[in-house]
Amino acid sequence: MLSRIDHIGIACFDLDATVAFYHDTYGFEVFHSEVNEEQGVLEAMLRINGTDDGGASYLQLLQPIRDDSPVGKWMAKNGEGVHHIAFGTADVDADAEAVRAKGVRVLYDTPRRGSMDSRITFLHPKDCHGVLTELVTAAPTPGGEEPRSPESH
Ligand code: MC0
Repeated sequence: MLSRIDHIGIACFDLDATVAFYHDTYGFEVFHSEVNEEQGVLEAMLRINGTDDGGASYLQLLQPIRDDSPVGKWMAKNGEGVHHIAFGTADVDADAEAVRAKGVRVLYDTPRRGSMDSRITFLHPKDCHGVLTELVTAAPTPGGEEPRSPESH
């Protein structure tokens, strides 16, 4: 069951400058930062709020590390801005299959590694009214980070 908004992915040219904007304007702090080589991004997760299923909602700031990465290609056409939305679920495998059965293209056969050791997959934006949509199951306790509560059914 998709139970919350896990994050909104925002593409930016300069991660440090964008982090500074969100901090100076709204007071948001970086909860976690990493490079995801497979996805071709340098990212910062800004934790906005906890949620009643034990998870949390984040802004995910994304700077491409390669021009031919999904974010790099998208920015070449669109510049900075909202790149995708992500729904949190306790079972990304089951929810991806349920969505696939409804005729929506799921981009990965098996979920891949996402931020903070989450498991993620994406739905094709052309099947989602123009919105690149991610499904994510958080890791129970991401390595080296403040515990991120496991989601429950
Ligand atoms: C592409 N399109 C989008 C879009 N990206 N529409 C809305 N939102 C987006 N973000 C549209 C293009 O404008 C184009 O439409 C059509 O989709 C095909 O795009 P393309 O530029 O030709 O590129 P493709 O087909 O090679 O790839 C598009 C696709 C790709 C969505 C399959 O970007 C992809 O695999 N995305 C999933 C992975 C991803 O985005 N990773 C970055 C976040 P027109 O009308 O011009 O034909 S990584 C992340 O978020 C991780 C770290 C995490 O959360 O933990």
